[in-house]
Amino acid sequence: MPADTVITDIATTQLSIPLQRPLVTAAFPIPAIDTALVRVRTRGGHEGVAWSFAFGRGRVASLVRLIEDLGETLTGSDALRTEALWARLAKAVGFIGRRGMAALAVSALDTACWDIAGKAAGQPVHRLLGGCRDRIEVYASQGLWLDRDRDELAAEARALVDQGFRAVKMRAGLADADEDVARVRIVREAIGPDVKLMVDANQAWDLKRTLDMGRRLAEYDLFWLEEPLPHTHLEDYARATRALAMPLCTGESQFLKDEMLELARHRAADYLMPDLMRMGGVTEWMKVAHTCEGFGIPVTPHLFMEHSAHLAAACPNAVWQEYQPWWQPIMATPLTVRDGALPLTDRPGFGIELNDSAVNRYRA
Ligand code: SMN
Ligand code: MG
Repeated sequence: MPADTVITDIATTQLSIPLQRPLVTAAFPIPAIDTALVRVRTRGGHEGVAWSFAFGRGRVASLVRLIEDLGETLTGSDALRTEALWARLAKAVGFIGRRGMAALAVSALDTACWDIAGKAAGQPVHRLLGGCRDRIEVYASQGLWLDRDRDELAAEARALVDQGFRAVKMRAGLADADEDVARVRIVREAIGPDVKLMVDANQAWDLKRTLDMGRRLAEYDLFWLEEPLPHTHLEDYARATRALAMPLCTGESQFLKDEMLELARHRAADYLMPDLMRMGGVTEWMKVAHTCEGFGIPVTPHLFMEHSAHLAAACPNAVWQEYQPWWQPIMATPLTVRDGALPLTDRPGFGIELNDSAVNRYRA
């Protein structure tokens, strides 16, 4: 076993990164990004950095404790044996269930090990995983929340285009369907015909409303309509996908590869959106993305651009990284969007360098 990649210790830190304004979706309001930051260290001095998050300090406190507990099972092992470690972690959480909090904890540990793999090889993770491209197009997801009034919506949409974004995502799912339609029209008019527009209803609708809205929104040329239905209603997703010309996207709420692949098997949507944390980290995310390629289904990463952009850049069937700067306040070098895309770093691992004083400032 190469001694320098043996895991010696795992440090976790609970953070609460404040937002300028709470985020409002059809699912719930979000006041802060409560995060469990994980640093896995090796004998050779490599440090793997990753995180998981949950909305609520109490929940993140439990997540931190679970990561520490599971982390103990990894010390003394080779961080590069990601498959073996994933299997061991999956076994350790078998009794409490592999989904939910357990997947979030496994994800942070697995992703940190991939960071170590890149650092030990002196290569960025996107190249280790196959490297199809060195930039990935992003869509702006940090605005256009449900609490914006019509004027704010238009101004915010224009500001995102002025910042260089070539695609934006807005939220829908209000009780009043007419208002949802009016807001989509406002954003489309504000951004013009050439900027791509995604609409996320955060599971607010039933099948009838989805079909109705799909038809009413057709004239606004949506790139995709996201999570219109409850995420467990696979048959309804499949029916809506067959019935509507507009592409549908779902998958951020699914856990692990078996749930994601059920979506693929049902042809539940035109785009699938695996979430790094809910997939249980890089190891399982890549399996999902490659299997979707086999199904002829494009994938688009949910959140976590600091890590997921590397994975998307390595998958031939990946499109559009979600730009969501929640963790940028703890970065030493923030990511910059160029011509509507994130350039991938040449730095080893995920190329993430933390700003230690910012990390200390947001300690919860
Ligand atoms: C979303 C996810 C998590 C928190 C807020 C909003 C949204 C997205 O569904 O796709 O970004
Ligand atoms: Mg979404």
